[in-house]
Amino acid sequence: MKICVLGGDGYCGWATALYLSKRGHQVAIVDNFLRRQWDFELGVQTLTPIQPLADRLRVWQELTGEAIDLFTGDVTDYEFLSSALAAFHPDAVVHFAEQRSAPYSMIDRKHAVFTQINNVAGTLNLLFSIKELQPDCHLVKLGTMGEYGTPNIDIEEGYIRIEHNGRSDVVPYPKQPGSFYHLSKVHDSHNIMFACKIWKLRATDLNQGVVYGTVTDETALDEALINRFDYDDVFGTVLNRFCVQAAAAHPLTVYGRGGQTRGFLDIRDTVRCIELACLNPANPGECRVFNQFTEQFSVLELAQMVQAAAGKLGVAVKVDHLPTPRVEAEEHYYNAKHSRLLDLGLRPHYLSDSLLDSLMNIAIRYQDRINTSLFLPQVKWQNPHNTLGRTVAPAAVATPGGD
Ligand code: NAD
Ligand code: USQ
Repeated sequence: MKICVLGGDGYCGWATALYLSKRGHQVAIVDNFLRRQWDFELGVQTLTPIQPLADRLRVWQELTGEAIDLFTGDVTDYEFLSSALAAFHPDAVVHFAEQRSAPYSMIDRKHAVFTQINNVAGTLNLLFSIKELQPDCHLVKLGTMGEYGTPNIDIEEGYIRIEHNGRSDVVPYPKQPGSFYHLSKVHDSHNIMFACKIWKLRATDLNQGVVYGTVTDETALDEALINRFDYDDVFGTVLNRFCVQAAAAHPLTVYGRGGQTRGFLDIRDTVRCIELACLNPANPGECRVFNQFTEQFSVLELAQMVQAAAGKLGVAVKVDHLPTPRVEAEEHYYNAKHSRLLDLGLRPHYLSDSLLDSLMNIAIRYQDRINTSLFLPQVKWQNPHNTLGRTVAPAAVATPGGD
């Protein structure tokens, strides 16, 4: 297939682009390197030393003989995006190109506005581009499990049948997101659903859980292909953070009581899920939703697993309970369905099998790059005027339609 990966320089996008290329698909990447700018803005860097995208692509081609096309630009720029799609003419577009950090979206008004404009306008432009240029192209859009929040009932895959006053209907599952970032994904979902209805587009909204790990078969081929591994308090996700904290023998930063339960998946399953969605497209007019995760854990359970894994490597770490900087339930019911990707053939990698290899060993290998000042959370949900002590270049934030 011809598959265009929007956000292909990022964490999930880079691993996906290489995986799809290796599997024989013709791949193009679209990215504007905003993610690298946010590192400069926040004064942080990935644990792993990632190379410029042009170098990554050159090495990939030298090693495999496969070329990946590159379109450098901003998906909120309709002229750019539509010209890239017209030039590449994809069968499927995989859309990762959004601002994906909840804490980043909660820094202050400017970052909240930026996040929602970047994400919602980018997706809206993509819907219009597909409709205008290639209405048969399948949109594979990365949503998030966080769109649902933590309701006191089972979470279905996108839709729920309800009975009300003696009548019954299937309706979109209620959304109770917990940050301006997660809200941007809800707005995207509504726009995608509406576009499928009115223009008969085909779309798969992948409500992905928290991704962990960094190594895939493809990124392991050469040091120049290494993927990013974020562990700072703004972009680092919980399990990646705990492993780096353990490698530095720093107490693990559980927020609150640690009963916050989420769906998780290995990055090697992310890339496979994307391919499965592409190979089995939605029908015209269909907006289907898959919950993309393989296991669910509470934050405290994860901390205890990392503590045990570190212990086996001879590193003793404590588990700290910090006041949560977020507004979130610290204990709650959580049971989310996730059978649709399994039905398509996903064979999951489980955390208990991969934790030591894929995570702790990487964290230990690059431990001389760890900056322990990035471990404690600084962005507080209830403070709409957060200032990050380490912010070095606020002007680096692009604000399309903002300030
Ligand atoms: P990332 O920040 O590492 O990558 C996103 C990429 O998109 C970056 O390379 C960035 O430069 C690019 N980008 C952002 N805005 C752009 C724009 N306007 N124009 C062009 N390029 C732009 O994020 P990630 O962790 O790879 O996440 C990818 C997607 O998956 C996001 O939509 C995220 O919401 C979703 N997701 C991620 C996780 C996770 O745990 N990482 C979990 C669930 C869902
Ligand atoms: N947490 C801790 N300690 C930490 C960091 C986080 O206890 O040091 C807690 C948080 O309070 C939260 C949970 O761990 O309850 C998950 O936080 P996270 O930062 O790992 O994940 P989140 O903010 O939800 O966002 C990440 C990705 C986002 C994606 C989402 C999937 O950054 O792009 O959409 O995971 S989901 O959580 O399913 O919505």
